[in-house]
Formats: sequence, C-alpha cells, structure tokens
Amino acid sequence: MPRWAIYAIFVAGALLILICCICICAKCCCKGKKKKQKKNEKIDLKGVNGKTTTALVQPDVSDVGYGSTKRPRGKLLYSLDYNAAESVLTVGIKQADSLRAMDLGGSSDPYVKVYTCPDKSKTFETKVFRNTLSPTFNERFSFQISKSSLLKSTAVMQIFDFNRFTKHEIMGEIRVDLCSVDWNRVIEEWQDLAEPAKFEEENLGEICFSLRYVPTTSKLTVVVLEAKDLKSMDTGGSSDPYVKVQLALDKRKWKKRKTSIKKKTLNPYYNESFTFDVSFDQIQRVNLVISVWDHDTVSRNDPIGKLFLGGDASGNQLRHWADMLANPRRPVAQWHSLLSAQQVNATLSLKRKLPLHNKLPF
Ligand SMILES: [Ca+2]
Ligand SMILES: [Ca+2]
Repeated sequence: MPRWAIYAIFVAGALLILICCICICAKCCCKGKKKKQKKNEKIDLKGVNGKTTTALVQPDVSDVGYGSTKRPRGKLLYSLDYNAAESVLTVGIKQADSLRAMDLGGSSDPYVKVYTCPDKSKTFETKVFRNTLSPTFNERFSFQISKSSLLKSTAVMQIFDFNRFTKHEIMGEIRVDLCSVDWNRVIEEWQDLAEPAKFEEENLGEICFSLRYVPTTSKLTVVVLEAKDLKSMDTGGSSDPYVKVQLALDKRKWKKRKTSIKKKTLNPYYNESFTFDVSFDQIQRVNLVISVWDHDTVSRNDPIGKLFLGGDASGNQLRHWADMLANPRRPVAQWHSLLSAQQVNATLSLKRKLPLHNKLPF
C-alpha cells in the first residue's frame, strides 16, 4: 500500500470520529436544552399553580388583619371562683382555641391579660406561648375584692399577640359582668372572644387651649397652648405629641390644622395659633374637635386622646364653648382632660366630608 493511501485512510478515520463526536455533542446539547426547557416549563407551571393557591388562600390571610371584625377571633376556656370569706376572686385562664393568625407565618404568640374593672389597679399576664393558635395556659390569678364591689365589677380577659419588635396586638377579649354570675356553682366555660371594647377610662393627659370668636370678622381663633401628663405611647416611656384642631359643620368634617410635633415629651408646649373663617350662622352649628396624636416615623401615628366642644358637647367642654360665645373678641383659655378617641368618636360620630345620599352605618 502506498504511503499516501495509509495517510488518506487515517485522515478519513479521524474525520469520521470527529463527525461522530460533533453529532453526539450536538445531540447531548439538544437534550440538555430540551430538558432545561421542560424544567423551566415545570417551574413556570409550579409558579402559576403557586399563585393560584396563594390567590385562594390570600383573602383569608389578609382578612386576619387587625381591622377585620367579622371573622371569628377564637375562644377561651376560663374559670371564675369567689371566696366570700376571704374576699378573693380567682380567675383561671385555662386554654384558647382557633385564635386568629396575627403574624406573617400564619400563627400568633398569644398571652392573656387579666384585670377587673373599674378598679384596674391589678393586672396579670400569663406566659407567652410562641407560634400557636391553641395555647394551654393553665394559670390562676387572684384579686382581693369585697362582695359589694364584686357585684359592680367586670372581669376582663384580653388575648394579645406578642411581638418582639412591634406593638403587641389585641386579638380579642371576654368581659364578664360579675353581678350576673351564679356564684353557687363552679364556673368553667368556653366563650367566644369578642372585639375589644374601647371605652376604658384611663388617664390620657390634659390639654390647655384658648378660644376666641369675633363675630364681626367671622374669625374663630384656637390657640393650642400646652399639654401635660400625656400618656406615653412609645417604648421609651415617652411620646412625640402634636395636636390636631378640627372643625365639623353639621357633624361633617370641615376644616383642619395641626401643630408642630414635639419630640420625646409628655408635657409639650406649643403656643400655636389657628384662625378659621366661621360666620355667626355657622358658629351655632360647629363642633371643635381637639385631638392629641403621637407621631411615629416607622408605624402609623396613634391617637393619645381627644375631646370636642360645641353645642353638642357637655360639662367642661360645653362651658368653655359657652364662655367663648359669651365673651366675643376675648380669648378664653381652659384646661381639659383628654378622653379616648373611640369614646369621642362614638359620641360625636362625624360623617364624611362629602354629603352622601345613601345611609352609612357611621
Ligand atoms: Ca406575634
Ligand atoms: Ca412616637
């Protein structure tokens, strides 16, 4: 065989192997791509499926939020016992079930606060149970309470969700009027948690402002002077208070202004003046709403307290308003105790700014 023929066969063989290699490689790549595509499709499908699932679950989760009032809040097993000889009321917190999920993980960290009303001097708390919607507390708390005040008292059991870095949120509560309890038998029962009542009286602080009305120029001037002993709203035992001055005409929100924010104080001094145009006809139909708020940079601002003046007001507030009207052109200053925003809202029940034709439940 000539030399060139051997070379030719060698080259042809090498070429054949090379082609084979290319073919195999190409096939492998193709397969890989297809596999990848399939995988992608699978992931996509999963993603879609996942979305559908969350879409189905989502309304539930968002509904769990603080504001929702319709969903059940779960139930609590408690016991009550009164030892008349020693004047001791014992409240047992046994267990809770079907509580609401308050945390993102779909769970809560419940604990129960127990106290009696109106004498709220002693407040007890159970241990916190992490990550559960059906905790077993099994704790008992005793209150020294005479028989006569027992019958005028209410036992309050409030379930809170513990949070390490944010405010603990109330999940629901049970209030038992102790005068309606049959003390001759052992009381141990499950009761559904209710929406927390918001009418508890507590010391929210006091505010001083002056009012001046000049009928000839139709000017109402409110000077927010100072506040003292405000309730602390922040973890450091302080607040960042500012004051909202609001006018309502015919029980509709009308005009509002606010003071500057005073950082980290419970006794802020403002001396800030606000003048509103209010005709003599309108002043008869106006309510002045003063509210003190705690400013928060991270979370929503919280109301510390509120009060309102005007023809619909009563007591001290009505007196201040009447003094202003009786002394035109003269500023009249007075101190007022703040009430809870919920209480004032319930009494005044302002309607929305725009007149609505259909009846709304507020
Ligand atoms: Ca929590
Ligand atoms: Ca604050």
